[in-house]
Amino acid sequence: ALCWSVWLLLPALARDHRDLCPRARTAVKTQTEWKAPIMWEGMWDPLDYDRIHADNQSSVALTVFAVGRYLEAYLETFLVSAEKHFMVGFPVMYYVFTDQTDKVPFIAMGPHRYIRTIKVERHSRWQDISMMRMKAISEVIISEIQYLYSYVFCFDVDQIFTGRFGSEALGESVALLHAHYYKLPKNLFTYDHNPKSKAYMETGDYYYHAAIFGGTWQNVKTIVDECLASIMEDKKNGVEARWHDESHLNKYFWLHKPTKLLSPEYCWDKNLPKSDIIVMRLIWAPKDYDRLRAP
Ligand code: 2GW
Ligand code: MN
Repeated sequence: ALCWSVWLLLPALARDHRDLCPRARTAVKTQTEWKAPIMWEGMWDPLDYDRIHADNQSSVALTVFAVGRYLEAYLETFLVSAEKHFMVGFPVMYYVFTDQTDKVPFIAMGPHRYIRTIKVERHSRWQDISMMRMKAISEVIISEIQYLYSYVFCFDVDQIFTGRFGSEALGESVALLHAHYYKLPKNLFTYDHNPKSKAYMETGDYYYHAAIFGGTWQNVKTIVDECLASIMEDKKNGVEARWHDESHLNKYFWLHKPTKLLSPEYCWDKNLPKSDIIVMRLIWAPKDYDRLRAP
């Protein structure tokens, strides 16, 4: 019976192989100047990564914030889609930070996968909701994650998983290429250009999107601590970086190069023409700012 199934599978294998050939990804840059891989679909066999991380018993903590109206607008879709696509087969803890713990939806979870809800206060300025994530993430790494999970990934909630987001994305320190900027020249990157801010930078390597970053718990602890320190220093000096925490994250990754970059396939805006995008692994949820950002 085994022999027969191999014969039946052969045409499928041959077809897969043919599909793989044009996917050598010549049209996009697949390595940084400091030799970190930029993960584009087709460069690797996902099962190789799954095998390595299963052998290493890798486990992943995902942090996500759903404060105020963002909870009802985005959280359920985010979590349900993550259960279909995020690190499937690995132990995962979703750390949901919210001001309304009683409204976190019940979601059916796979084996060794759990949700932990953590109460946070609702800052009145949205910029603070976004920036103060750094502090909450640092605290939960120290109180819990360091004992239980090898990797930490930090996500915006206003997004939906639509394809494999697997162990190939794990690395020592991982940054995401912003969908809007990966093709643009550096002079258009929206870094913070105010010399008074700690996020100030004239030029950089890439423009990273703060909607996803990650790494080992040790590295993520350092990333969020450094970003928080810069944010607090700015507050003391009465300045705020152009794109808030994202500006500080870009500065951090300019000074401390990430060891792995995720292509915009890992966080795609469907309003863009998708020439290089073979798989949409995660897409931006529609932004309804008039309703969601109203005071
Ligand atoms: C955000 C803006 C205006 C009003 C409310 C909020 C808000 C954000 C909120 O009411 N509740 C909440 O939980 N958040 C969390 O902060 C949520 O997890 C959300 O995904 C995250 C960032 O806010 P978001 O997604 O509206 O901002 P984006 O998509 O423009 O984010 C980019 O820029 C931000 C800084 O301005 C961050 O760096 C973010 O990581 C980037 O993707
Ligand atoms: Mn967002």
